[in-house]
Amino acid sequence: MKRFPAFDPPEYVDWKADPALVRRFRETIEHSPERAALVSRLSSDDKLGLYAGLLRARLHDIQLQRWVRTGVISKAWLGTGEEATTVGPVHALERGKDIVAPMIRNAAACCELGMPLADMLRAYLGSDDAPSRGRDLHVGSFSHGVLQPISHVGDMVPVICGIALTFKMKGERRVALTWVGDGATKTAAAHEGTNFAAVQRVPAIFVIQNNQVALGTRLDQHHLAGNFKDWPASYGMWRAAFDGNNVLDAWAATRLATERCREGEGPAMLIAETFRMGGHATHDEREARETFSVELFNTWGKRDPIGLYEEYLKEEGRTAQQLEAVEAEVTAAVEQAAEQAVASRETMPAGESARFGVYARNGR
Ligand SMILES: Cc1ncc(C[n+]2csc(CCOP(=O)(O)OP(=O)(O)O)c2C)c(N)n1
Ligand SMILES: [Mg+2]
Repeated sequence: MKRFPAFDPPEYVDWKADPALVRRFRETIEHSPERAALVSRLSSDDKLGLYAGLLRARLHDIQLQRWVRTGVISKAWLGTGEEATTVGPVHALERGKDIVAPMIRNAAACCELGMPLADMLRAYLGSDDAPSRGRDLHVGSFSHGVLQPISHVGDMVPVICGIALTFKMKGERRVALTWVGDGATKTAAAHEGTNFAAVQRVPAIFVIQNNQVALGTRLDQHHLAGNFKDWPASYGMWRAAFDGNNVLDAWAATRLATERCREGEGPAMLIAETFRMGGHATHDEREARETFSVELFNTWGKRDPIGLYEEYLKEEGRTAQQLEAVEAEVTAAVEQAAEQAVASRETMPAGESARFGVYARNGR
């Protein structure tokens, strides 16, 4: 993909594929016969759809960075380097049926489930036609099956657990999924919700998104409890791990978990290892660079989820022109969405409207 020296992490700017890592990308999937079988049934369009999803996530974030740099907004929360951990799982779900609760790092869940990109961008601008009508930049769309994140990390776990419980009680073959950051695993809400899901055997999937950091606190400063892979067993929950920078592995692991959930076999915890290739948000990029070593950024920088997947697709026979055509389409869509969203600033919400829509009418 086109790289953006002004916005990309420096490790991505002159990104070159490391053959050993490309090989490992493929081996990761082939290592598991179950996952390999699922991936072998993906059509060429499905695979390009995952590619488009990764690009949409990255270009959405680059658009936000452009707005920060030009003073349109003051800051933005990005998912750079972690796109596969969001896009893979979402594509494994059934649109219009399953429910997800993204955290701020998983905004791409919205567009991948069909929410217009312009609405996602409007949320940042706080315009009157933004999803929450200017109240909150956390973005979701219930009609697309995406809950708006609660700012308090960990709190989506009991919410998703409750939704999954209704699926179970109604006998619906639907799945509810949320992501839980390494930091969020330390909250009481995440623990209570996870345990409840386990004992009630609800069709919920919890993706532990270990990006090695919580705001400015490194994993080793907040986590002494060993490998996250050991956690699901302590809840008695089925588990699997996936490579958080490998969109096919993420997709296949989640698809297996959804099959279990739909069969009534209870919840799943998926452990994803990845890395935040920047700050918590755009305001603390420098602090992030001081939090981790140059070597660590270099190591993860070589594992750009988009670069590696492009190499895989080329090995599969997709031509550079085919990939460029997908990229051109996604680029045009993001640019158009940004123009539409900026035009919405003509209609900012009236101050007094902050009082409205707080309580449901008639107590409902
Ligand atoms: C309960 C709670 N405590 C603190 C915060 C402030 N806060 C926002 S994001 C964040 C870091 C969360 O880290 P993690 O769960 O690892 O997610 P990441 O940002 O790395 O994706 C913190 C501490 C919050 N939103 N909610
Ligand atoms: Mg984290």
